Amino acid sequence: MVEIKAQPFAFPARLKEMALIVIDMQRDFPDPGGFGASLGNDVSGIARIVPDVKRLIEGFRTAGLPVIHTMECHRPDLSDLPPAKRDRGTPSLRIGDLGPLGRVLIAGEPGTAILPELAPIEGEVVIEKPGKGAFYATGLGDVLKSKGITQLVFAGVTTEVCVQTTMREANDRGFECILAEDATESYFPDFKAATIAMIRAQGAIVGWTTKIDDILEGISHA
Ligand code: TIU
Repeated sequence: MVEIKAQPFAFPARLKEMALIVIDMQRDFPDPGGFGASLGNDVSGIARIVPDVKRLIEGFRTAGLPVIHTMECHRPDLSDLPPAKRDRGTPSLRIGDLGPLGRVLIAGEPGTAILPELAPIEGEVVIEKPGKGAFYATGLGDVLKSKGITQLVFAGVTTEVCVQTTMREANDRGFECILAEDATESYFPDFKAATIAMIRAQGAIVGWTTKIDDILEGISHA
């Protein structure tokens, strides 16, 4: 067991059972003309974490620990898109509509792709997910079980939507979760801060939070 410096207390890492989950680092969230922008968000701040996420991914690859990527996306026929998700709010483009980056949030379209700097390499699992959480209607649970993973490090976007939803799903399934604070971003700085605070409140009610450097130091012992 290796202790990783974290909040609200040290994370008891079992490195052989640990994987990195990179949530939805797709063009649709930082790029103008993508899904995030279509919802009316200022997307300009999202891309600044790309070098940080890359550093974390490379640390896991160097340590020989699994990196799993997720993508929020839907089938071209929209059969996995509940009307309640498509019809929510008054976006400039709805999921499935043709926009500047192709059909919004549809598998295989340019906007749906993972950012090239963070692209998966051969052997890394990519989970396509129709929900905000990565466990709902995906094979993620089976993948983790087959690899003997019980502890998850989280990075990606957005902190309070897909990252937090997936952390809560994982926590309820018995995984110990730790969020890399400087490898996640939101359109709303207050929401990011609140999410970090609520995850680690009440004695790590959802999980732990820490910095990339502390995770990299911990996994260097793998
Ligand atoms: N809107 C928003 O903040 N996020 C999403 O819709 N998806 C993800 O967080 N990936």
